[in-house]
Amino acid sequence: MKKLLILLLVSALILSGCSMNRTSADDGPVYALVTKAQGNTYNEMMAQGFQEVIEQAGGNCLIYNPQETTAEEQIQILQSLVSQGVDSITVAANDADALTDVLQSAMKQGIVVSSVDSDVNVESRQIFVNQAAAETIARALAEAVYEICGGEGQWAILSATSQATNQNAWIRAMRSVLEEEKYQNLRLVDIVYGDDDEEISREMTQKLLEEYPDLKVICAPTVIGLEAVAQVLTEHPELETKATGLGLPSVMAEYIEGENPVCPCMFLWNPVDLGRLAAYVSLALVNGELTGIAGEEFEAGDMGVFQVEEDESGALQVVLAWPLKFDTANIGEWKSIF
Ligand code: RAM
Repeated sequence: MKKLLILLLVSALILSGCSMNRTSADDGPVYALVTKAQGNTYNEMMAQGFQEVIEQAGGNCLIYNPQETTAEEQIQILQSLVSQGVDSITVAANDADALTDVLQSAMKQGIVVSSVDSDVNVESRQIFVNQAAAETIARALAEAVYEICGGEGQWAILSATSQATNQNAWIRAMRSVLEEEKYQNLRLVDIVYGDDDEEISREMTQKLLEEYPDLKVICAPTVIGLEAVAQVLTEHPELETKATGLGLPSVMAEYIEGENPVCPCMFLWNPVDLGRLAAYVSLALVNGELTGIAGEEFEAGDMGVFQVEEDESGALQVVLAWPLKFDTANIGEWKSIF
């Protein structure tokens, strides 16, 4: 019966843009990853890492990239996964609270639930697989804005979707860092949302540039947004505005290289490693190696030993690393890595 259910789900999900990779004919555990959306290289890299580890462990991997970057579509997918009775759900949330009901019903049914990249509220998951502490990302971005602005002037943020848990956490943390004396002459004039959509991000960039002619920096904590800002600035060489934020070296290299780059520097972590770590956490939760207690340790393959820790609010997380800085000096060595 379970095989029939899985086959029916596979057919439905393949028709709607999902990929199911069964590595064995048996009823081994099924590990599902739901990213924010399709059409995003970062999400695809994260899924690639997740799938690689699950399949190496002999598990069945189900990857779903929603067609729209919405919580509503994620809820539909999650409901189908719960009714199928998968063993593990990992989600990069488009909203911190909208997924609560479906994720809590999953956990009530014995499905292990974790979040990755973009968290849900602490009652809706067991562990958050966090790319880096929000404070470290915020401080790196604030410092970059400060340096590029020469310590003073107008700057703006182009974010992803307005409900994105991760971007909103990073922006909150940035606001806190920017209250420090050193940054008092920086003026954040606007925060706009590009929905992690290339066209909308370009439009919002153009809107910022028209509305704020003295804008020195646009900071985009999203790989889709940062690429869009860099593209628009490249199309307007008459402008002195610069870009910084979170970006993929392979995508942003052309905007960072050269004498007077539109993007002097940016930051990120390896999304493939983030997906791999999320898979190791799911495997450890399913096999009982992790029970969701601060201090527990587990081995994440060749990535080494990681520890479950509490964040500042007491919520459980496993942290991958810290933001790596990419600039003209090192982009050449990183652009072929991820
Ligand atoms: C986009 C997404 C993702 C974020 C990266 C930096 O791909 O918004 O959630 O972590 O940018």
